[in-house]
Amino acid sequence: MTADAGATHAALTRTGGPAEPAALRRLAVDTLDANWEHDHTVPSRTLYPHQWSWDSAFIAIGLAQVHPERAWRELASLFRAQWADGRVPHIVFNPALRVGAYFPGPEMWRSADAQGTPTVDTSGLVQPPVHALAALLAYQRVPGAAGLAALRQLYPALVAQQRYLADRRDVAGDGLVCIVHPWESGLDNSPAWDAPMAAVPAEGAVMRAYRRHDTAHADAAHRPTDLDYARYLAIVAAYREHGYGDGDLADDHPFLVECPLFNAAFGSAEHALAEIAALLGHDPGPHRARAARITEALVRRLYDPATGTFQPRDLRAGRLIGARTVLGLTPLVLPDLPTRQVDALVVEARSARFGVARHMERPLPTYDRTAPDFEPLRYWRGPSWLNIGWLVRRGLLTHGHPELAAGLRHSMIGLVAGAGCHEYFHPDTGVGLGSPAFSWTAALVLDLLRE
Ligand code: 2M8
Repeated sequence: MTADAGATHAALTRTGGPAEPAALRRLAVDTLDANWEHDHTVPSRTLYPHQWSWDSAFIAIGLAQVHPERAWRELASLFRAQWADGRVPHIVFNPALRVGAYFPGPEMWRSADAQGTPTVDTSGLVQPPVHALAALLAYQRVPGAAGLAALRQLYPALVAQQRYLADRRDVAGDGLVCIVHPWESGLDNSPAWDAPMAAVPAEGAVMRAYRRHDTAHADAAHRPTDLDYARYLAIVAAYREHGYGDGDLADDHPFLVECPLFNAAFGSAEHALAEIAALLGHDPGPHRARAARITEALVRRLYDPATGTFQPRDLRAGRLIGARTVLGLTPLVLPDLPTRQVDALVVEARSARFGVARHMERPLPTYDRTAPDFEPLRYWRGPSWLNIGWLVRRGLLTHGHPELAAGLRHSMIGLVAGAGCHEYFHPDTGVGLGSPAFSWTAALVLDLLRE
């Protein structure tokens, strides 16, 4: 970091920029209102004009503070697109939008050709299952009869979502979920995926046949490359050609990875479902037992004592992936994470790589900022994102680190106060990047301001 960059971030977080809490809240509510689309919220009107799975979960947490009925509609509309096998698709396409409004659109996914799909067009992938946690928090923010009725409606769908992941996606048979595409991680071009992606056969030239939509709305230097996109499409095609079936993934699917964040969300969902079950008068015991098994598997398979953090496991190569990304910190959200791993993750979080502190000099990056290939402008390869900070903060609070959690909260609020509800932020200066009116940033800053 240059001295200037550090000073800029410190100034943003100290002065609160344009926004006293009330003004900041107003900005966040206005952003969510502007992105509301009849029964869901688009992540961004320009870059992501359809409905995205984990975005809707984060958005529901914020909506619960200001429009609780919309929070439930947000989740209900997403789960209406759930497939018969229980998968919750990562994109639900709005049929009212013109062809080409987003790439790759419905014509690439062809979900209608697969078995057990909803009437609306969707993708065939999933995203981290943060929805049960979101539903529980939405209820806790506004407890009452309406919330309880909504939880009752959602509960079977949330259970089916978990069952899909447990039964169809445990490719290695080790109790963990395997993701079949980097898009399933939510951190699309994280350096964590460089090694498994390098083994995916594709030519960058393939992209000459398509028109990317993202680079019309965002700086190409901040986005994944054409070669990344060529590989993304190759993996989609491989999965689609198997009818999005999961039975023979181990045979020849080109990308098979166990992700720490995805699996932390998977375990945290069972903890949330236990609480939801208890609220609804069901037995929470089976959810607690499943949660314990997931935490045990995560520690056994993805914790690396040599680095003191969690690393993804590349099932094709049969080894842990070495890149130290922020994914490794996210198992902190598991309340039953053993002390040894909690302590190691706190050391990792406080290290120069991630810089979490009571008084943060700079925002939490998505990748080890001391790594030679740290890229402060490129999407998930360095920039700071609010959903990740929100999860890590939640984990720090859960494990008795209120000071570090407060530092992270202050830093995140400072980012939005200084730059607005951007999609992501420069990890040195706090300058806003990507979409300027991004829904989960708005929703999660509302949640942070609640306290
Ligand atoms: C980004 O991913 C989509 C593909 O799913 C894209 O780049 O077009 C990611 O940031 C992902 O985590 C997010 O859910 C999505 C919509 O905000 O955008």
